Amino acid sequence: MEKETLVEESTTSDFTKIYIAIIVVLVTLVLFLIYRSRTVSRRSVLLTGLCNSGKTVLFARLVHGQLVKTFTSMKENAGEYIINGSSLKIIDIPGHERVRDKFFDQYKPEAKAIVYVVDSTLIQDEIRDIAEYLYNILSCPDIANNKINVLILCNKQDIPASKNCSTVKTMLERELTTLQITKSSQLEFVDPKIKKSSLLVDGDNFQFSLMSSIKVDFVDCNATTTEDGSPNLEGLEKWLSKIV
Ligand SMILES: Nc1nc2c(ncn2[C@@H]2O[C@H](COP(=O)(O)OP(=O)(O)O)[C@@H](O)[C@H]2O)c(=O)[nH]1
Ligand SMILES: *[C@@H]1O[C@H](CO)[C@@H](O)[C@H](O)[C@H]1NC(C)=O
Ligand SMILES: *[C@@H]1O[C@H](CO)[C@@H](O)[C@H](O)[C@H]1NC(C)=O
Ligand SMILES: *[C@@H]1O[C@H](CO)[C@@H](O)[C@H](O)[C@H]1NC(C)=O
Ligand SMILES: [Mg+2]
Repeated sequence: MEKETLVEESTTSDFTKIYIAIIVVLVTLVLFLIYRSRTVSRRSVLLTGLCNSGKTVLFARLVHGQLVKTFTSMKENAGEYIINGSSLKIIDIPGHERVRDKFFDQYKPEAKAIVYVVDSTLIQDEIRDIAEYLYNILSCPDIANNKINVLILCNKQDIPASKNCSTVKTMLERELTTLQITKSSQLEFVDPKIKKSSLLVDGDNFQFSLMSSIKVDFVDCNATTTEDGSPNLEGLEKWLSKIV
Protein backbone atom coordinates (compact mmCIF):
# COMPACT_ATOMS: atom_id res chain seq x y z
CA MET A 1 0.00 0.00 0.00
CA GLU A 2 2.68 2.44 1.01
CA LYS A 3 4.87 1.42 -1.86
CA GLU A 4 2.10 2.11 -4.40
CA THR A 5 1.58 5.67 -3.21
CA LEU A 6 5.29 6.29 -3.51
CA VAL A 7 5.34 5.10 -7.09
CA GLU A 8 2.37 7.27 -7.93
CA GLU A 9 3.98 10.32 -6.39
CA SER A 10 7.15 9.84 -8.30
CA THR A 11 5.25 9.53 -11.63
CA THR A 12 3.28 12.70 -10.88
CA SER A 13 6.45 14.60 -10.18
CA ASP A 14 7.97 13.21 -13.38
CA PHE A 15 4.97 14.51 -15.30
CA THR A 16 5.25 17.87 -13.55
CA LYS A 17 8.87 18.07 -14.63
CA ILE A 18 7.95 17.31 -18.21
CA TYR A 19 5.20 19.93 -18.14
CA ILE A 20 7.59 22.51 -16.73
CA ALA A 21 10.15 21.62 -19.38
CA ILE A 22 7.56 21.98 -22.14
CA ILE A 23 6.36 25.32 -20.77
CA VAL A 24 9.92 26.61 -20.52
CA VAL A 25 10.59 25.60 -24.12
CA LEU A 26 7.36 27.23 -25.33
CA VAL A 27 7.97 30.46 -23.44
CA THR A 28 11.51 30.63 -24.82
CA LEU A 29 10.21 30.05 -28.32
CA VAL A 30 7.57 32.74 -27.98
CA LEU A 31 10.09 35.23 -26.57
CA PHE A 32 12.47 34.42 -29.39
CA LEU A 33 9.79 34.96 -32.00
CA ILE A 34 8.79 38.28 -30.43
CA TYR A 35 12.45 39.33 -30.38
CA ARG A 36 12.87 38.31 -34.03
CA SER A 37 9.76 40.19 -35.14
CA ARG A 38 10.98 43.34 -33.39
CA THR A 39 14.39 43.33 -34.95
CA VAL A 40 13.34 42.90 -38.58
CA SER A 41 16.25 43.65 -40.82
CA ARG A 42 16.11 47.07 -42.43
CA ARG A 43 16.60 46.47 -46.13
CA SER A 44 13.69 48.28 -47.75
CA VAL A 45 13.65 51.49 -49.71
CA LEU A 46 10.28 53.23 -49.43
CA LEU A 47 9.15 55.19 -52.49
CA THR A 48 6.97 57.95 -51.09
CA GLY A 49 5.46 61.16 -52.43
CA LEU A 50 2.18 62.60 -53.60
CA CYS A 51 -0.02 60.90 -56.22
CA ASN A 52 1.18 61.23 -59.78
CA SER A 53 4.77 62.11 -58.89
CA GLY A 54 6.11 59.03 -60.68
CA LYS A 55 6.60 56.43 -57.93
CA THR A 56 5.09 53.49 -59.79
CA VAL A 57 7.00 54.27 -62.98
CA LEU A 58 10.22 54.38 -60.93
CA PHE A 59 9.30 51.18 -59.13
CA ALA A 60 8.77 49.36 -62.44
CA ARG A 61 12.07 50.67 -63.81
CA LEU A 62 14.05 49.61 -60.77
CA VAL A 63 12.40 46.25 -60.21
CA HIS A 64 11.47 45.12 -63.71
CA GLY A 65 13.80 47.33 -65.71
CA GLN A 66 10.97 48.50 -67.92
CA LEU A 67 8.19 50.96 -68.33
CA VAL A 68 4.72 49.78 -67.42
CA LYS A 69 1.35 51.44 -67.73
CA THR A 70 0.48 52.75 -64.31
CA PHE A 71 -2.76 53.63 -62.65
CA THR A 72 -3.69 55.15 -59.32
CA SER A 73 -3.34 52.32 -56.91
CA MET A 74 -4.55 51.93 -53.35
CA LYS A 75 -2.17 49.05 -52.75
CA GLU A 76 1.58 48.96 -52.33
CA ASN A 77 3.98 47.33 -54.79
CA ALA A 78 7.03 45.46 -53.53
CA GLY A 79 9.95 43.92 -55.39
CA GLU A 80 13.67 43.30 -55.36
CA TYR A 81 16.30 45.62 -56.84
CA ILE A 82 19.67 44.02 -57.42
CA ILE A 83 22.64 46.33 -57.18
CA ASN A 84 26.29 45.39 -57.21
CA GLY A 85 25.67 41.87 -55.90
CA SER A 86 23.38 42.97 -53.08
CA SER A 87 19.67 43.45 -53.14
CA LEU A 88 17.26 45.98 -51.71
CA LYS A 89 13.54 45.65 -51.35
CA ILE A 90 11.73 48.49 -53.10
CA ILE A 91 8.28 49.39 -51.81
CA ASP A 92 6.02 51.76 -53.74
CA ILE A 93 3.78 53.38 -51.11
CA PRO A 94 0.51 54.74 -52.58
CA GLY A 95 0.35 58.52 -52.37
CA HIS A 96 -3.36 58.81 -51.77
CA GLU A 97 -3.94 60.82 -48.63
CA ARG A 98 -6.38 58.34 -47.14
CA VAL A 99 -4.07 55.34 -47.28
CA ARG A 100 -0.48 56.60 -47.31
CA ASP A 101 -0.09 56.95 -43.53
CA LYS A 102 -1.33 53.43 -42.96
CA PHE A 103 1.18 51.98 -45.45
CA PHE A 104 3.98 54.21 -44.23
CA ASP A 105 3.46 53.07 -40.65
CA GLN A 106 3.33 49.47 -41.79
CA TYR A 107 6.63 49.62 -43.67
CA LYS A 108 8.70 52.11 -41.67
CA PRO A 109 10.10 49.43 -39.29
CA GLU A 110 11.89 47.80 -42.23
CA ALA A 111 12.97 51.04 -43.93
CA LYS A 112 16.65 51.39 -44.71
CA ALA A 113 16.11 54.53 -46.77
CA ILE A 114 13.33 56.74 -48.03
CA VAL A 115 12.99 58.21 -51.49
CA TYR A 116 10.58 61.13 -51.59
CA VAL A 117 9.45 61.65 -55.18
CA VAL A 118 8.45 65.15 -56.23
CA ASP A 119 6.73 66.23 -59.45
CA SER A 120 9.10 69.11 -60.22
CA THR A 121 6.61 70.68 -62.61
CA LEU A 122 4.04 71.14 -59.85
CA ILE A 123 6.33 72.27 -57.05
CA GLN A 124 4.89 75.78 -57.09
CA ASP A 125 1.23 74.74 -57.14
CA GLU A 126 1.53 71.87 -54.68
CA ILE A 127 4.29 73.14 -52.40
CA ARG A 128 2.08 73.03 -49.30
CA ASP A 129 1.01 69.41 -49.77
CA ILE A 130 4.50 68.34 -50.82
CA ALA A 131 6.05 69.99 -47.77
CA GLU A 132 3.44 68.67 -45.37
CA TYR A 133 3.83 65.01 -46.32
CA LEU A 134 7.62 65.44 -46.19
CA TYR A 135 7.34 67.10 -42.79
CA ASN A 136 5.36 64.12 -41.47
CA ILE A 137 8.07 61.75 -42.66
CA LEU A 138 10.98 63.80 -41.32
CA SER A 139 9.33 64.33 -37.93
CA CYS A 140 8.56 60.65 -37.48
CA PRO A 141 10.58 59.51 -34.41
CA ASP A 142 11.22 56.08 -35.91
CA ILE A 143 12.94 57.69 -38.90
CA ALA A 144 15.05 60.11 -36.86
CA ASN A 145 16.04 57.60 -34.17
CA ASN A 146 17.29 55.11 -36.72
CA LYS A 147 19.08 57.75 -38.81
CA ILE A 148 17.25 56.75 -41.98
CA ASN A 149 18.63 58.57 -45.02
CA VAL A 150 16.20 60.46 -47.23
CA LEU A 151 16.54 61.30 -50.92
CA ILE A 152 14.34 63.98 -52.45
CA LEU A 153 13.97 62.90 -56.06
CA CYS A 154 13.02 65.83 -58.28
CA ASN A 155 11.29 63.94 -61.06
CA LYS A 156 10.03 64.95 -64.53
CA GLN A 157 13.09 67.04 -65.41
CA ASP A 158 12.38 66.35 -69.09
CA ILE A 159 9.43 68.76 -68.95
CA PRO A 160 10.59 72.36 -69.59
CA ALA A 161 8.32 73.77 -66.86
CA SER A 162 10.09 71.74 -64.16
CA LYS A 163 12.23 73.25 -61.43
CA ASN A 164 15.65 71.70 -60.78
CA CYS A 165 16.59 70.15 -57.47
CA SER A 166 18.37 73.23 -56.10
CA THR A 167 15.24 75.30 -56.67
CA VAL A 168 13.05 72.57 -55.17
CA LYS A 169 15.32 72.47 -52.12
CA THR A 170 15.09 76.23 -51.57
CA MET A 171 11.32 76.18 -51.94
CA LEU A 172 10.94 73.27 -49.54
CA GLU A 173 13.16 74.91 -46.95
CA ARG A 174 11.05 78.05 -47.09
CA GLU A 175 7.79 76.12 -46.80
CA LEU A 176 9.08 73.87 -44.01
CA THR A 177 10.09 76.96 -42.03
CA THR A 178 6.50 78.17 -42.18
CA LEU A 179 5.10 74.73 -41.45
CA GLN A 180 7.35 74.28 -38.46
CA ILE A 181 6.09 77.48 -36.87
CA THR A 182 2.46 76.51 -37.50
CA LYS A 183 2.90 72.97 -36.24
CA SER A 184 4.77 73.87 -33.07
CA SER A 185 2.21 76.49 -32.12
CA GLN A 186 -0.55 73.96 -32.80
CA LEU A 187 1.15 71.46 -30.54
CA GLU A 188 1.47 74.03 -27.79
CA PHE A 189 -2.17 74.81 -28.14
CA VAL A 190 -3.14 71.14 -27.77
CA ASP A 191 -0.73 70.37 -24.97
CA PRO A 192 1.43 73.16 -23.49
CA LYS A 193 3.78 70.57 -22.00
CA ILE A 194 4.97 69.37 -25.43
CA LYS A 195 8.32 70.94 -26.09
CA LYS A 196 8.10 73.58 -28.76
CA SER A 197 9.68 72.79 -32.06
CA SER A 198 11.07 69.43 -31.00
CA LEU A 199 10.41 67.93 -34.41
CA LEU A 200 12.89 69.56 -36.73
CA VAL A 201 15.81 71.87 -36.09
CA ASP A 202 15.58 74.96 -33.93
CA GLY A 203 16.23 78.32 -35.42
CA ASP A 204 14.45 80.85 -37.54
CA ASN A 205 14.96 79.23 -40.91
CA PHE A 206 14.76 75.57 -41.56
CA GLN A 207 17.69 74.11 -43.46
CA PHE A 208 18.10 70.49 -44.47
CA SER A 209 21.82 70.64 -43.76
CA LEU A 210 21.15 71.54 -40.14
CA MET A 211 19.16 68.43 -39.39
CA SER A 212 21.06 66.41 -36.83
CA SER A 213 19.85 62.86 -37.29
CA ILE A 214 18.56 62.61 -40.85
CA LYS A 215 20.71 63.20 -43.90
CA VAL A 216 18.66 64.57 -46.80
CA ASP A 217 20.02 64.51 -50.36
CA PHE A 218 18.56 65.95 -53.58
CA VAL A 219 18.88 64.68 -57.15
CA ASP A 220 17.20 65.32 -60.50
CA CYS A 221 15.50 62.55 -62.41
CA ASN A 222 13.28 61.76 -65.37
CA ALA A 223 11.55 58.45 -65.16
CA THR A 224 9.83 58.13 -68.53
CA THR A 225 10.99 58.00 -72.10
CA THR A 226 10.23 61.11 -74.11
CA GLU A 227 10.66 62.09 -77.75
CA ASP A 228 13.88 63.94 -77.04
CA GLY A 229 15.37 61.86 -74.31
CA SER A 230 15.69 58.60 -72.49
CA PRO A 231 14.99 58.13 -68.81
CA ASN A 232 17.67 59.31 -66.43
CA LEU A 233 17.79 57.47 -63.13
CA GLU A 234 21.53 57.91 -62.69
CA GLY A 235 21.34 60.07 -59.57
CA LEU A 236 18.90 57.71 -57.91
CA GLU A 237 20.89 54.59 -58.72
CA LYS A 238 24.12 56.19 -57.55
CA TRP A 239 22.47 57.09 -54.26
CA LEU A 240 21.05 53.57 -53.86
CA SER A 241 24.47 52.04 -54.46
CA LYS A 242 25.84 54.15 -51.61
CA ILE A 243 23.20 53.12 -49.09
CA VAL A 244 23.03 49.41 -49.96
N1 LIG B 1 7.23 63.52 -68.57
C1 LIG B 1 7.37 62.72 -67.54
N2 LIG B 1 6.30 62.06 -67.06
C2 LIG B 1 6.46 61.24 -66.00
C3 LIG B 1 7.73 61.06 -65.37
N3 LIG B 1 7.57 60.20 -64.34
C4 LIG B 1 6.28 59.84 -64.33
N4 LIG B 1 5.61 60.45 -65.33
C5 LIG B 1 4.17 60.33 -65.62
O1 LIG B 1 3.45 60.74 -64.49
C6 LIG B 1 2.27 59.96 -64.35
C7 LIG B 1 2.18 59.38 -62.96
O2 LIG B 1 3.16 58.41 -62.76
P1 LIG B 1 2.99 57.28 -61.66
O3 LIG B 1 4.23 56.47 -61.62
O4 LIG B 1 1.71 56.54 -61.85
O5 LIG B 1 2.86 58.18 -60.34
P2 LIG B 1 2.54 57.70 -58.85
O6 LIG B 1 1.12 58.10 -58.59
O7 LIG B 1 3.48 58.49 -58.02
O8 LIG B 1 2.75 56.23 -58.77
C8 LIG B 1 2.30 58.92 -65.43
O9 LIG B 1 1.48 59.35 -66.50
C9 LIG B 1 3.75 58.88 -65.86
O10 LIG B 1 3.90 58.52 -67.20
C10 LIG B 1 8.86 61.79 -65.89
O11 LIG B 1 9.98 61.72 -65.41
N5 LIG B 1 8.60 62.61 -66.96
C1 LIG C 1 16.59 64.12 -67.96
O1 LIG C 1 17.18 64.33 -66.67
C2 LIG C 1 18.47 64.89 -66.66
C3 LIG C 1 18.87 65.14 -65.21
O2 LIG C 1 18.67 64.02 -64.39
C4 LIG C 1 18.58 66.16 -67.47
O3 LIG C 1 19.89 66.63 -67.52
C5 LIG C 1 18.03 65.90 -68.88
O4 LIG C 1 18.11 67.09 -69.63
C6 LIG C 1 16.61 65.40 -68.76
N1 LIG C 1 15.87 65.46 -70.03
C7 LIG C 1 15.62 64.48 -70.91
C8 LIG C 1 14.84 64.86 -72.10
O5 LIG C 1 15.98 63.34 -70.76
C1 LIG D 1 18.60 75.46 -61.25
O1 LIG D 1 17.75 76.45 -61.79
C2 LIG D 1 18.11 77.75 -61.41
C3 LIG D 1 17.03 78.71 -61.89
O2 LIG D 1 16.32 78.24 -62.97
C4 LIG D 1 19.50 78.09 -61.97
O3 LIG D 1 19.89 79.38 -61.62
C5 LIG D 1 20.50 77.08 -61.40
O4 LIG D 1 21.78 77.28 -61.97
C6 LIG D 1 20.06 75.66 -61.67
N1 LIG D 1 20.93 74.76 -60.94
C7 LIG D 1 21.40 73.61 -61.40
C8 LIG D 1 22.27 72.83 -60.50
O5 LIG D 1 21.14 73.25 -62.52
C1 LIG E 1 30.36 47.95 -56.91
O1 LIG E 1 31.31 47.74 -55.90
C2 LIG E 1 32.65 48.08 -56.25
C3 LIG E 1 33.55 47.70 -55.10
O2 LIG E 1 32.94 47.84 -53.86
C4 LIG E 1 32.72 49.57 -56.57
O3 LIG E 1 34.02 49.94 -56.92
C5 LIG E 1 31.75 49.89 -57.68
O4 LIG E 1 31.74 51.29 -57.93
C6 LIG E 1 30.35 49.41 -57.32
N1 LIG E 1 29.45 49.62 -58.43
C7 LIG E 1 28.29 50.22 -58.30
C8 LIG E 1 27.44 50.29 -59.52
O5 LIG E 1 27.91 50.68 -57.24
MG1 LIG F 1 1.41 54.74 -58.15
